[in-house]
Amino acid sequence: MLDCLTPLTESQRAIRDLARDFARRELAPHAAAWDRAAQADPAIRAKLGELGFLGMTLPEEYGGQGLDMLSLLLAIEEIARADASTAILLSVHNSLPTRMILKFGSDAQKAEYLPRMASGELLGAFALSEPDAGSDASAVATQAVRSGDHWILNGTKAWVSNGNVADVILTLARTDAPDARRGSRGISAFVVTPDLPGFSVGKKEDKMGMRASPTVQLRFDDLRVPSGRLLGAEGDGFHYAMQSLESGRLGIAAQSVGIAHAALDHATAYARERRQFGKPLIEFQSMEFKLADMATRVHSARAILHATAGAIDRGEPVGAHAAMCKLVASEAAMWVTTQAIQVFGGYGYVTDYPVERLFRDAKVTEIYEGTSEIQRIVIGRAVAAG
Ligand code: COS
Repeated sequence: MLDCLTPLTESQRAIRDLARDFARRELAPHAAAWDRAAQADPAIRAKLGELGFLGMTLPEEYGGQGLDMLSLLLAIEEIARADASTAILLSVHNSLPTRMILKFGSDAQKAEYLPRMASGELLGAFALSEPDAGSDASAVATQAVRSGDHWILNGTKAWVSNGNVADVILTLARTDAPDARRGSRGISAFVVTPDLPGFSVGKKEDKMGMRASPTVQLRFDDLRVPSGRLLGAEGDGFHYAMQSLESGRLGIAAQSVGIAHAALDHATAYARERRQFGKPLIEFQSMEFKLADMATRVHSARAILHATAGAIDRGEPVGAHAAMCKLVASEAAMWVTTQAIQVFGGYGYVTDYPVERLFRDAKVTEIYEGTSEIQRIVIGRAVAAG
């Protein structure tokens, strides 16, 4: 298969190879069964922690690997090629809660959570969306009210990946008064842990794809959050979330590239072995063109993703480029997995082969961490601003 164009450092190659090897040995053989059971092996999280995959971009002083964004994306991509459900754990944990605490947390919060998050002892999740606040993220209604040395939170969070197994949940809630709303300026970020009184896990979603990754609602009923758990400044939470979603969206783009690459690999192997009309499918030019188009989408998505990772590591603003990465890569994943099913014909439509799972897994990449329409809004605004 064509290799990626980005010249990788020795360390980046080592991370990619470690992730590829782990994914082939520990994930790929089980991905179909986990999908059927809607449950991954819980031991995988500890293995990811042992290998350093849960603190990839955290500095070494917090037990992390001190790696760059491209290393993280290479790992997510390799993991997603084998099991997209495990890749979402890796992506959310590394790009949202850990990076948010690192960037916006106090020294005490960093010391309390980051080393244990890096080792995998604590798993992170991100709770922004609500039943009535999805794309319109600043419409969150979960209310936080100060009471002595606590904040009291009431509300429901929705679509929280790993929310039922996470230990540290970066949560966005309103801290403005109901009679003096301040829009996105009235939202703050909190470090919520499931041991707090008033915390409960609600409905677990029965999803089309990514079935081995749990997605749940969370209920806060007079949830008592110590005031030291406010992240950064009161009222700045929406900005923190939007900024952090930029790296989150790169993670989803990497996951999408991994899914698309897996579909291309399976389709190519099948086209070599399947014979119709007296010759292998791959010898038909129509098949050659289809595989060429699939490979072109995989490599185009990977190219913009790697270029954007470099920009983020140089500290450059990447808002619109991160949105482009997610848009291009998720649409590539959906298109390439659809073509892969076509290559397999009827066999692609049944569960004997992995391409139908890849197709189901791909769909959500066009939805979560900002739909394709939201990515177009972010890109369109940047274009209009000149
Ligand atoms: N980084 C830092 N700040 C940002 C930002 C970013 N990438 N994007 C927006 N902001 C700031 C803006 O600068 C603005 O600041 P001021 O209040 O100081 O003016 C504030 O946030 C509000 O921005 P804006 O007016 O653009 O907000 P909108 O309500 O129009 O929403 C979109 C913007 C649609 C882009 C946002 O709501 C969004 O991303 N929605 C999708 C949410 C999502 O991805 N959900 C999935 C969650 S994970 S499953």
